[in-house]
Amino acid sequence: MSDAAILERSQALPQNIPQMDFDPYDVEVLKNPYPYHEMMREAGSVVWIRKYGCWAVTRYEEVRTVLNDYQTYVSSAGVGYANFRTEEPFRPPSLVLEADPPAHTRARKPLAAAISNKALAQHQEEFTKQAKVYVDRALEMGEIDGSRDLAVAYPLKVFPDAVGLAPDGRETLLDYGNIVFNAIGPHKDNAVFADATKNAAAVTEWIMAHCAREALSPGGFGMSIYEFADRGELTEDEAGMLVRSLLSAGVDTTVSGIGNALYLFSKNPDQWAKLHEDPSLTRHAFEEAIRLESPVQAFFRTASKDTELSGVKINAWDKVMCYYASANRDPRRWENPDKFDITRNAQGHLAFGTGVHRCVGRVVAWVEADALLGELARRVKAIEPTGEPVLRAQNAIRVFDSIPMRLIPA
Ligand code: OVM
Repeated sequence: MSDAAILERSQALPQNIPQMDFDPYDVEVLKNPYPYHEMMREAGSVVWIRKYGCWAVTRYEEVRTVLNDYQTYVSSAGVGYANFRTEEPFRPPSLVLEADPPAHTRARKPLAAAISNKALAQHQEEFTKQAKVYVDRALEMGEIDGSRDLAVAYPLKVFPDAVGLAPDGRETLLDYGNIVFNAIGPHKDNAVFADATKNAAAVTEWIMAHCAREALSPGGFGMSIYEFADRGELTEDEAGMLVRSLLSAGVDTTVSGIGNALYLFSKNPDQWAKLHEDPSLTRHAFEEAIRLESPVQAFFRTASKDTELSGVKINAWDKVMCYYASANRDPRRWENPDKFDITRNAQGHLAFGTGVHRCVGRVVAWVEADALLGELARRVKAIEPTGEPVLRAQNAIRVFDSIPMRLIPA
């Protein structure tokens, strides 16, 4: 939509529909989003974002409703602000993320198989061993950057290893993730997106080369996707595209989840004391951490037809921004929603989404978090902040570039 068309549409909306004037992709908003989430939640069940001419849902119930109705709210027109109906997609669409059933169902199967419990069990020992290596190193250092030394270093070692990638050039995975997730936001006049995509051509070339069969070692998640091609259930190109999905979705998300958990613990020493006392709470604590500081803050859906959502008329091909992070702090659903409480039941949080697209890789995230945070829980008595954490301005993911801390050994 042109700016003029957006203005006209905004002016024609019924008076009772809340219209938001702030820019959800302003750097100040990205760095301090929660007051804006609250403002939208309290303004109404569905709000209109004037700057972009799209809808936003921020309450738990509406976010669930949209995500669970994949026929009305499709993913195939893109899960970012860009509308694939009217704009060339930024990259060839993902066969899973940017697809609807039945194509989505078919593409998801090999991914789910590649990272099944049985497949993961074969890597479990290595995930555990590497957690010891990284925690040993961190304890030796004493003062660390929780982001650089743990939240980035550990996933960037164990995940590509499990996929079957060679050790060289792995920082490119971070560059690619940053491109893909920033592309969820607007592309026009957006400095964050422009900055992330400066080297997009070289980064994309590296990624696609590493999705090829030749780049993958036997026994990894990547090669098990190619086994579907061997059986004729996928073409060679489709297999490569699904490996691309692993590399797109599998790094930044876990880097963020683990880092956000460390951030929360550094700010809530009483909660770390609880976890240290009972490390069996690790999984529970991780779920609570990603409820409160959700790695993916928002994805979009696109209305496939004229419809109505909580009394608001949505037009065919309107974009709907679904705020997982806000649903996860909706006081209509959660008691004391802004409090980090590792003993609360965080089940039902929407950090992994819900419905047919619910994160297929969440088991990998859990194994990583269990291994690393579990090892820390046993061996670290206290986490003390030694400086102010630095948040990255990112269009989809909440992630810290730096979390200075001191680890006190048990
Ligand atoms: C994909 C993909 C990319 C980014 C995120 C994601 C959270 C999936 O390429 O399939 O899921």
